Amino acid sequence: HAAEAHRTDLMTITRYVLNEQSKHPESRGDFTILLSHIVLGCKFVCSAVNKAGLAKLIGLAGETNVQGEEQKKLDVLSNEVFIKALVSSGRTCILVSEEDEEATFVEPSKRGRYCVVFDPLDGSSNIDCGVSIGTIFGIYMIKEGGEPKLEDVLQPGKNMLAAGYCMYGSSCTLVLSTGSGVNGFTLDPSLGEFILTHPDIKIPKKGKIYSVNEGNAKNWDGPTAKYVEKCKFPKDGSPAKSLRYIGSMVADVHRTLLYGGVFLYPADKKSPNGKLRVLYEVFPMSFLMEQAGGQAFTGKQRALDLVPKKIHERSPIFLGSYDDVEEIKALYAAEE
Ligand code: AHM
Ligand code: MG
Repeated sequence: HAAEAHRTDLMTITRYVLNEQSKHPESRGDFTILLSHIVLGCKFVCSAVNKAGLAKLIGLAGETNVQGEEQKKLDVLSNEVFIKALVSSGRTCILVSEEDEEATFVEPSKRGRYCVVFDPLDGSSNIDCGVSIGTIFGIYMIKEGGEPKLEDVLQPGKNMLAAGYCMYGSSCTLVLSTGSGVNGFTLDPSLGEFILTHPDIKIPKKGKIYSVNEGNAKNWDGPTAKYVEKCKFPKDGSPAKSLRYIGSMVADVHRTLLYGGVFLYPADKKSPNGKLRVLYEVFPMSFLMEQAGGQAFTGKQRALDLVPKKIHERSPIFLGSYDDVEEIKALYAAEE
């Protein structure tokens, strides 16, 4: 077969989700509509992020433009776009964003059954130097009947129906799981469509990379310190692991998913609950990891079993290749 110059049968993200939906005769197409609004938000942020370097010139995102007008910061702008897109979808009832102190309860006339938890632009310390950043989201559904309550989102991560992230990197990649595996879609800028490029992503069972902010090492707990020591000075004759740390969760997790290894943001003496937020950072990434055949652990339990008490709660997190997380679990078990 000669290679075709053009693919003529494109699996867009919408087509993919419609296919999935057709397996569930009871579904009403609401999820497809919700997702298309999330995709719109991602495309908007992608385009804004790509112009961020030109901010001073054209006036964007936290800069004062040439006319001397203050512009909205990119993370604030991204949040507004997502909130408006999600509300106007008519399919949501509660929204939790990293940017907003309080949850947003959608007014009754625009209400639907889905709750969306999200970090509109994660890794914002990386914006100004052009390093990859991303959007992270998780989706729950409220119980049939009754008014939406905060308890509808204070649910363990295993109750999520779907989770994903969009990475604004050298290309724009959206990774999604609706609970039956993980798929990656890349934005084709000429079409404005996300095309399936990474079908059925599986994380390698064991990895060669660890990813952590080692600057916090002096405050780590015993198991974390022991694990990282093992990565650098293995005693079983295996080769030492490589360290990769971008400081942008979406990029660090994306690499972990594709290449294998572990990403950790552990507890330390200064932040006993770590840094990352349970609802819209830890849960979606843990959901994707498990769906790809990996694991996610908090140092105490399976991450997806955690029941958050507050919407902005934090948790330590160790996630990645099955065998590597297994080693970390053993170190914590030995500690008890
Ligand atoms: P942010 O939500 O303020 O951007 O912080 C979250 C980010 C994650 O993307 C990343 O994994 C982590 O903070 C890096 O933290 P640190 O700079 O402490 O290593
Ligand atoms: Mg964040």
